[in-house]
Amino acid sequence: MFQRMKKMSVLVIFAVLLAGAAVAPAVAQDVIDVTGQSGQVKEITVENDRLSFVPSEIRVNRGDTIRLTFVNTGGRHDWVLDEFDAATDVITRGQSQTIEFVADQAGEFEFYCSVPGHRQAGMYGSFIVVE
Ligand SMILES: [Cu+2]
Repeated sequence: MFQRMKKMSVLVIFAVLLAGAAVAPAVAQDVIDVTGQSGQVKEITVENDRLSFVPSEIRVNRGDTIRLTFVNTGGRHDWVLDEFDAATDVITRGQSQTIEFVADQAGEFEFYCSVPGHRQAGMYGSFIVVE
């Protein structure tokens, strides 16, 4: 009886561990965080994976000069961040464009593709400026 209880509790612990692993956040490959980098100019490259951006989250420090290159891997897209007047042209597959702007306000903003329908289809991400 006691042995069986012990076995049961081991199983329960395993189940809890497995459940924990399942809800743990995915590996953060989809995030570029340059807040720990020295220097004021931060170079960031964003690509598209069909109708989404990689990375979909960019973290910078307030005051950073952002030199952002958008690489189009297919389709017609741009990269737009309204609050900073930052935008590439609409470019096509194989093209890239680099823009530069200063992250001069803190907060969380949304960048997106302005080609009709694309933002609604998931072509957006977070641009987070840390004070
Ligand atoms: Cu697009």
